[in-house]
Amino acid sequence: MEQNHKQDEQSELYAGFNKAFKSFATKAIHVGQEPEQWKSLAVVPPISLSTTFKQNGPGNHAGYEYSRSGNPTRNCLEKAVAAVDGARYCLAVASGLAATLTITHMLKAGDGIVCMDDVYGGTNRFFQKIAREFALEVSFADFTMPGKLKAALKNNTKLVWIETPTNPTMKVVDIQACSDMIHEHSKDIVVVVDNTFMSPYFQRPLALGADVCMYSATKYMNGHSDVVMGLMSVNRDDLYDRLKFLQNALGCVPSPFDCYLCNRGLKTLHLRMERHFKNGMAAAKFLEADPRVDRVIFPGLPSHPQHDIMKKQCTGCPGMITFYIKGKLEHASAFLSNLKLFAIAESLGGYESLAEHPAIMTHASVPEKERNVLGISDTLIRLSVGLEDEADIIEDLEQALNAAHPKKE
Ligand code: P1T
Repeated sequence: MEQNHKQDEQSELYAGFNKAFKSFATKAIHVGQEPEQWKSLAVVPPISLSTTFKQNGPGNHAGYEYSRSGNPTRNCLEKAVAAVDGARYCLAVASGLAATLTITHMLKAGDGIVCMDDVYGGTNRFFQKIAREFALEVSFADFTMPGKLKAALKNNTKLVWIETPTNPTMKVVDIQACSDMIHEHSKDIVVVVDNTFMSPYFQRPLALGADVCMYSATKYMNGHSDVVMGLMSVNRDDLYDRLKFLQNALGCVPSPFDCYLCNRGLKTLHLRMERHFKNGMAAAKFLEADPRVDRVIFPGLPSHPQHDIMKKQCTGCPGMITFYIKGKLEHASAFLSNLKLFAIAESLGGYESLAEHPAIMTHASVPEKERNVLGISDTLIRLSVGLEDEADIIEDLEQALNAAHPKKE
């Protein structure tokens, strides 16, 4: 039986969205955390700092040899993430980009990658500036238009990279429809979904046909802006074996302390995401009603072009808002510089509200011509709405808008 969202069960906020995943919170709190796995019966998994593990005889060990290939604290986190992702396996790496690097290493020279046109600037930079140097063919297409994705699939395509909602223009891709089309083209293509913006609380790509679900755990998964980490969830044994090999062979592993922190953050993911949605919706509605704002892009609002797809494939909406302020760069700068509660900073998904200017900050590495095509303009502002009190968030947005565009008396 499926379970409803508790806090907002009756509220309009979740109207039309899928129901919350069954036992999500229980799994996040208990799976992989069993006290019986430790001699001490510790309820909270210990931070296992040892880089190496004693063997009873050569090759005769108790499951751990060397901390790059396996670590008890990392193992607790990986089990919990797999459970909340509805996946059989999860692997943790040192950053979101380390996950992108590790996944891409499943390919060989001459293979093709097709990537969503709007993605995190660092993902774009990795595919354009690094993957291409290693003789991988990389192309970009707008997957919100199925014809464009279809046309981009070639005989050598081995990897399709979906990000939804996209960073920063918040385009929503139909994961099931795209995965079906890609797998119809070739069963050998690995479909990856970057689920960073959603977290497994609001979206489970593997259940929608994707082969790999990856995260920058630096964002909502850890949720406290104090860990840089990446995660990869899979169901297929062959993909798990390959990625597990690469996790060890490439060596992009996270520290046990970071695994401990991320594992701790995961325990409150469901509560945080509900509050991010509530505050995000309030901020998005406020901005949409303000004449000094040209356009608000928030997938939870009916004005979003793919609002219906969002409702069809998700259980809620995160606190990410992109909007165009009226005017020019100077107005965007004035707005950002006058924020008091929101910090001007890169990153997102932490408990604190952040604001940034993608063209100058997170997406500066995307070539200007491409930024223009994507709409990453001088007046585009991205907000990561945090967990503060709703009224204070709105008040801060309003006073910063007043500073950017003084009201005429
Ligand atoms: O920063 P790192 O943990 O390596 O993750 C990279 C990454 C991957 N995917 C998405 C959707 C992301 O947003 C990011 C990182 N993004 C930012 C730092 C940012 O401010 O958008």
